[in-house]
Amino acid sequence: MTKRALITGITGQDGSYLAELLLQKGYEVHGLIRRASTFNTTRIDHLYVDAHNPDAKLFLHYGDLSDGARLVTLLAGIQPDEVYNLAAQSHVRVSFDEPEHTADTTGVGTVRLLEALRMSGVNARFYQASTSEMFGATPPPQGEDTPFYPRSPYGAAKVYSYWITKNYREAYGLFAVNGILFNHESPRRGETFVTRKITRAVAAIKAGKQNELYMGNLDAIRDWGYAAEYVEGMWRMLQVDEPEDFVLATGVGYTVKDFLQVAFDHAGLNWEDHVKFDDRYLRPTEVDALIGDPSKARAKLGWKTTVETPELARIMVDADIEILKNAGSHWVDSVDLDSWKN
Ligand code: NAP
Ligand code: F7E
Repeated sequence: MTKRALITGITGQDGSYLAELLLQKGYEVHGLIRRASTFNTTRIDHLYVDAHNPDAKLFLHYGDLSDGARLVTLLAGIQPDEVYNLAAQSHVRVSFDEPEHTADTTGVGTVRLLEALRMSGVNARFYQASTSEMFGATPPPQGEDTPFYPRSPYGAAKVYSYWITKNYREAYGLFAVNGILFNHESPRRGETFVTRKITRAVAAIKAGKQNELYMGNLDAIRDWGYAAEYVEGMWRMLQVDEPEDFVLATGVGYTVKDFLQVAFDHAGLNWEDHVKFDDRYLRPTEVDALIGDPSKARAKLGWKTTVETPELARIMVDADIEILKNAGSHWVDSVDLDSWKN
């Protein structure tokens, strides 16, 4: 029997890698996409086969986590075996500007989807994209039992989603799990997260298209892994016998400054010649240090990372150099993006 999965957030970084993985595993994959006035499917275009083709295995459906009734009709129609809730307003800095929208999509959106599962009577396994941001001010190392202390509207909304997922598991016997994922990056990472902002800038500076890079707090410590490896962990969480929550992380922390150093060095550049401070990139409350303890996932899922942060930085720099070469006049300078996009 072909397994069927529904992915919310399929157009995002993780959604695209997860869709790729599930298609490779022989799943029929359904994705929720938001209607936009321009195409917003660039990360999954390489996977798409016209739905009229009998070989089509990937199907896209318009919908939004703010529209509960639509979620019910979609689930009833698709009848998935597994649901991966990856959709969210996922940018921490932006969540301070749009706290209500973030609560609505990143928080309440999760209960809309869980309630839609209950109302449609669909008996699917449910994955919730929880995050290390929930630990916030609690010092590392952070594991499944570490107390939460969110430091942003995004972190607070994800704490709600974490608990409502657990509550639906306990109250209704749903196979519902939280994957508590530490930062994971890739060449498909959104352009305004710090790693991609740096690697795009390195490519542009190397090509002589940019000279300065404006940044905020360079002392923050993060545990950056490679996104393509993390989606395997998500899938494994839904294949075990009992629903449990898991941390996915590399277990090693680096500062933003370390990432800058590796990325600029890789292109033969000195970061200190180019990086300038701009307080617009500071957050009203910062998360100083996130370093995960992935030992439970290693023991129970057999999951572990192989790409460490320095290698990841080099992969991303190489990819952005290539993307810039092929983009020609379509390349958008980081400097232009940053002046309004965080
Ligand atoms: P991302 O690239 O920002 O993708 C977010 C996805 O959510 C996009 O497909 C976006 O659609 C969709 N979306 C946003 N609002 C929506 C709404 N109201 N209704 C339906 N779809 C909506 O995020 P990501 O890095 O892939 O992360 C995936 C999930 O894991 C997110 O929930 C994130 O918070 C969480 N997470 C990420 C990390 C990380 O380091 N990457 C770590 C822990 C947890 P558009 O393309 O139309 O904008
Ligand atoms: O910031 C610092 C910034 O925006 C990392 C999301 O995927 O991971 C992500 O959240 C650090 C912070 O990611 C700039 O202050 C300095 O300390 O790349 P980021 P994030 O906030 O860690 C978690 C796990 C998620 O769940 C989220 O969805 O870098 N930083 N200067 C900067 N950050 C940005 N964006 N831009 C700067 O110029």
